[in-house]
Amino acid sequence: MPPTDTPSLAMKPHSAHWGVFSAAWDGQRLTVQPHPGDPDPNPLLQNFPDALRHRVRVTTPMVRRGWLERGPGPDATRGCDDYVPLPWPEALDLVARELRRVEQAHGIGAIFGGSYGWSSAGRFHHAQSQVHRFLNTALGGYVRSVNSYSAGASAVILPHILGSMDEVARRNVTWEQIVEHSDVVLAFGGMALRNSRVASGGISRHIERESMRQAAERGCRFVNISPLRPDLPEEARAEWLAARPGTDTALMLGLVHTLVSEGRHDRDFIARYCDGWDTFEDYLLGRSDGTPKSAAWASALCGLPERRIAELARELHGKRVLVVVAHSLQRAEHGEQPVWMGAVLAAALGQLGLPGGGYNYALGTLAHYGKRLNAVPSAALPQGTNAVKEFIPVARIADMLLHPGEPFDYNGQRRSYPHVRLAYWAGGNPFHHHQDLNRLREAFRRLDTLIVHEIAWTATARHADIVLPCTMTLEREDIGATPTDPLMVAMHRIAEPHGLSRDDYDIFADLAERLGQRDAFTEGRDTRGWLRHLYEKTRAALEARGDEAPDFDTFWARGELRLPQRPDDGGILRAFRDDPAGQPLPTPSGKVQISSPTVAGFGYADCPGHPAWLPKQDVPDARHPLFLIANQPATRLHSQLDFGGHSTASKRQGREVCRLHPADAAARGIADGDIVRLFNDRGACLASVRVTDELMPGVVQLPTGAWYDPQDPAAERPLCVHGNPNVLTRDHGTSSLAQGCSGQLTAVQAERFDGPLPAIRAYEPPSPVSRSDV
Ligand SMILES: Nc1nc2c(c(=O)[nH]1)N[C@H]1C(S)=C(S)[C@@H](COP(=O)(O)OP(=O)(O)OC[C@H]3O[C@@H](n4cnc5c(=O)[nH]c(N)nc54)[C@H](O)[C@@H]3O)O[C@H]1N2
Ligand SMILES: Nc1nc2c(c(=O)[nH]1)N[C@H]1C(S)=C(S)[C@@H](COP(=O)(O)OP(=O)(O)OC[C@H]3O[C@@H](n4cnc5c(=O)[nH]c(N)nc54)[C@H](O)[C@@H]3O)O[C@H]1N2
Ligand SMILES: [Mo]
Repeated sequence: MPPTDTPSLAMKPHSAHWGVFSAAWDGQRLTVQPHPGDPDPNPLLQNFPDALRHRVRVTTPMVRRGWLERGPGPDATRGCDDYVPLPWPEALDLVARELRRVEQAHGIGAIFGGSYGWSSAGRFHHAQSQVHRFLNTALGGYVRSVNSYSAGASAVILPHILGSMDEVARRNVTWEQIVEHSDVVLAFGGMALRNSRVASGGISRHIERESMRQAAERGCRFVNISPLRPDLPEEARAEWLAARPGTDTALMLGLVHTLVSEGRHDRDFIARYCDGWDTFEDYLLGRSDGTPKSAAWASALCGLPERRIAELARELHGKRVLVVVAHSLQRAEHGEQPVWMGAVLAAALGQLGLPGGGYNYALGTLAHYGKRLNAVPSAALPQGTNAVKEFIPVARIADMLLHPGEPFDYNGQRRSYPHVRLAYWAGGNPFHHHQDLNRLREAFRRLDTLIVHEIAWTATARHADIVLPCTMTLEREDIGATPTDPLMVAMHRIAEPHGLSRDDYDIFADLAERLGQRDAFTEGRDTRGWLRHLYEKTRAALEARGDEAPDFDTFWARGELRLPQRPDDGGILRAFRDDPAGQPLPTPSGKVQISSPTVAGFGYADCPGHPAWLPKQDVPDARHPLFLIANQPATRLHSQLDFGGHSTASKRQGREVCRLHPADAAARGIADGDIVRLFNDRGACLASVRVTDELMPGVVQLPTGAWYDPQDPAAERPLCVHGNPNVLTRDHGTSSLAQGCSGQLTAVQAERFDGPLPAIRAYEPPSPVSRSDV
């Protein structure tokens, strides 16, 4: 469909993962305004204006020179090669032919279409749904990935102990309940406002700051158990307990040990609602291993004073306590343990299922948790049927490419890695999300072909063989919606596509045509046709309820539609508390699994049958004495629009800023504003330093998301001159159970960097070589 919008100053509605807004593009300047109903708008919206027409946008289809010259196959020049622009029809012919070649030579089980990533907020142009639908309808399927980088460990452990992650994270305790009922919120990993500003699909009202303010005002105590003080905002008036990273399970064990040894645990609750307490108690009290997990024992591991641990346990007794465990805690070695132990702590306090109490895994890490659910469904693109049964846990991508055919454990199964020859990525950035990027580079070099749709020249695009330029969200129409926000947004087109970029959908439709499956993919619809079709599901559900159910054109003209929401009912935990026999939990016993015979039966030493403290491999030592915290960035979503104004304004000398404690800085002769080199045996990067006591000693914090920028792309372990922490992190599953991402923590050393500062080239697009030179 041709763009219908001429440049104008009229503000039109749109939505992004960082909120609902309106925008206008006059051909020169983009104006962005948050939704007027948003009490605490997300500053990330201000990455849009400079990003829309930035020089790093991909403007034309490009093919890697070595791939054109030598054809598909493993190639060590991926990541340091030139690119040749091709007209769209030729580029699409190449892609279609290559898909067919791989299918015929190796089968569709040699095509990886996991394509993990956050892409954009619109529900139709959601790139993963598009690529999955395309591979299913045009080829019959692909090797997929399961779970997420967000919650790889918890998505697997939670169903064994309570219920699905969605039930435990998304339909549980709300901010409304916290404002009204909670006495204590024990936040492991904090509840940083920078994080809860973001939600896939977009949120129209950011209420976290005000909710914490009101709860604190009423007398609710927030406890921030985290290496970083700003992980809870001023408004929460929190106590800050800086425990050593990675030791939360020990701290929670110390708290429960104190409760149990003083008889302050809720024995009635445990007897009525829990299964497997005795096995756990044998471990807790040291009957099974000779080590009581006392406050003194916990203190030696987590670094908090024994007395404070014991007192905290007593302060929790008899109070309406909400235990919150951030995603970050499980994005680490043995990440299953704090998730499980958080539930056990809440159970020992007898709080599960009470209003404003119990356990809400991940509350405060994203904007769609702690909210009411919509009473009607919202749009989602059907993805078709995948005939390939092989999958990988999402963060095992490099393992799969480096070790085809080799076995791996996952959730009680012994599976093997498929031999993938072609990977198709749309809407994600593995050079943002994956660990140990030097290893990932090696892994991607094993492929025959890597195809990427991108809006900009990310490092992933720079490692691809075929790069197809796609529109960014502002350049197309869509529907914005998330199941926990009542506003459904008619996302109008704000600007015309940049360069020759095309919608992912139109690219896939033309590829499907070349593979003889256009109608199967499109069902005869153009974008507008799909928006009407997807909207109808919501409209029909509204009508069935007897609510106002405007037709699509009315919705589109209004720009938004307010959806009815379900009552704030506390979800499955409340239902179970009220009626344990009638509303059992979806666990083997129907109760809370304090220990799990199922998990025990898997026989994993790195994930036993009850929550346990397990010593870790990836911890500081004499050579790498600092914990690196590689957490979410405050100034962007992941790597998206890192080149936008809000993100670049936070950098110093063009580099990402890390935080270091004054004591650690002084010991290394490092001053605020210096450039440091962070390194370990896996890699090294530069960053600017902020010296501050808002983090604990022994820790350096460098957020994710600075675009990977190798000083010498041809070197084996190049220095990233920009500050991407994933050159340092370890690529290892959380455990044999979940095989989740463990990128949050690693061990590094820091030193002042006095050499000449290398230029930042991450935002310079590769200069094209013409085909006559190839
Ligand atoms: N060390 C460490 N690593 C981590 C984490 C950590 O805490 N520490 N966190 C992890 C977590 S929780 C996550 S969720 C991941 C996030 O990892 P990703 O989701 O892969 O990161 P994004 O930067 O959001 O990548 C989205 C990509 O999609 C592109 N894009 C946007 N819109 C479109 C579109 O319409 N079409 C197409 N084709 N592309 C589009 C963007 O330009 C961007 O490159 O990172 C993980 N990695
Ligand atoms: N602005 C912004 N917001 C985001 C995102 C983003 O990229 N940018 N990403 C979104 C996504 S996809 C996700 S999944 C969520 C992720 O949500 P989280 O994973 O919870 O977010 P992080 O910022 O990585 O981690 C939160 C805090 O945990 C603390 N922490 C780290 N290790 C430990 C530990 O061992 N123990 C304790 N007690 N604390 C620890 C760190 O101080 C860190 O600041 O955030 C979402 N929100
Ligand atoms: Mo995430």
